[in-house]
Amino acid sequence: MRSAYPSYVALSGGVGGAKLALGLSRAVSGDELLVVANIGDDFEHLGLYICPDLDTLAYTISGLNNWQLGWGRNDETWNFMDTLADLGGEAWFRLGDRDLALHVRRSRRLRDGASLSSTAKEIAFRLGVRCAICPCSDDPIRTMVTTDAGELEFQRYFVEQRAVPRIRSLRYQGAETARPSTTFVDALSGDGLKAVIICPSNPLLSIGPILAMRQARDALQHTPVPIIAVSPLRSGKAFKGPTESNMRDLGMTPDSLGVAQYYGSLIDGIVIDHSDADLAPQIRELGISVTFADISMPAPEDCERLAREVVGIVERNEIRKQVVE
Ligand code: FO1
Repeated sequence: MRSAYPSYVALSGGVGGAKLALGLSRAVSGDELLVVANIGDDFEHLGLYICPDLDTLAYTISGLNNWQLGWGRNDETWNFMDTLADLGGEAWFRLGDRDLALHVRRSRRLRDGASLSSTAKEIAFRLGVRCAICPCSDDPIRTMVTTDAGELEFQRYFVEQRAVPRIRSLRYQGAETARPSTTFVDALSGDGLKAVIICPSNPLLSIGPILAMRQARDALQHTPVPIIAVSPLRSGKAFKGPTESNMRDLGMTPDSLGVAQYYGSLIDGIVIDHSDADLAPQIRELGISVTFADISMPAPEDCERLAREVVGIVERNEIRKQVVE
């Protein structure tokens, strides 16, 4: 009989991570996969509770996503936003007409006392997502970005300022006291778990908030299965978003070696692009196994191809769990 717990736990942010999560949802059966979403990007806007990464994951895995933008829905219209702009309202953060319904629904359920986990589960089910998705916590975490232009809330930095200001430091507000969601921690100690995959998301902005919860980090460190990261960088460049400039701003090497150094002993292995093979010896010196793949995911078929490679690495036992002293 199959275990009630997932075989794969994937930690993910939005766009890039969601692509691998889509691939994983195709590579393994629905009940084998739990995708744990970053919530550091969440914020209240226009009276609504917006969870960009949870939503990008749900739209991408259900096939309802806008593949060009990377966020939001396909077949979207913008009447609400255009009308709001005509009325002099805030239009810097764009909510499409169809997308708007999701935020209204979630905000209502949260106001009625539902948890973020249960609303995420309901929404994923209604959208036809064929695996489990949960927030990393039901407590709020807010990524705050200190830039040359002062401290900014995440979406002000990322969307309004187009991630242009130079970053001086990051703060994951609330992470000190936030507890990881029950679904997340239970899955890490559950029967039948085979691996934890860190999706190719921005380590600092998307995975950092999850790892900043002490209980989540402890649970990950004690999980008996390998933790495998997929690098979000190829030849020192991100496919989308400010990963390499963020890493550079914070004094890190903006390449797959820098990603491996950031995760350090938390990970047992990393999948990097073939073109970064020259970085492998230095990564291996950190005690981290290296596997090569084509990590680009321009289309859904590529997401599935990469996910199958990652699952193959796990099934063939190619990456062993490091023994933590
Ligand atoms: N990203 C943008 O660059 N501009 C937007 O106007 C925007 C709106 C938006 C609305 C809903 C949603 O779920 C996501 C949205 N995003 C938008 C994406 C989002 O801000 C970022 O991609 C993530 O927070 C980073 O993972």
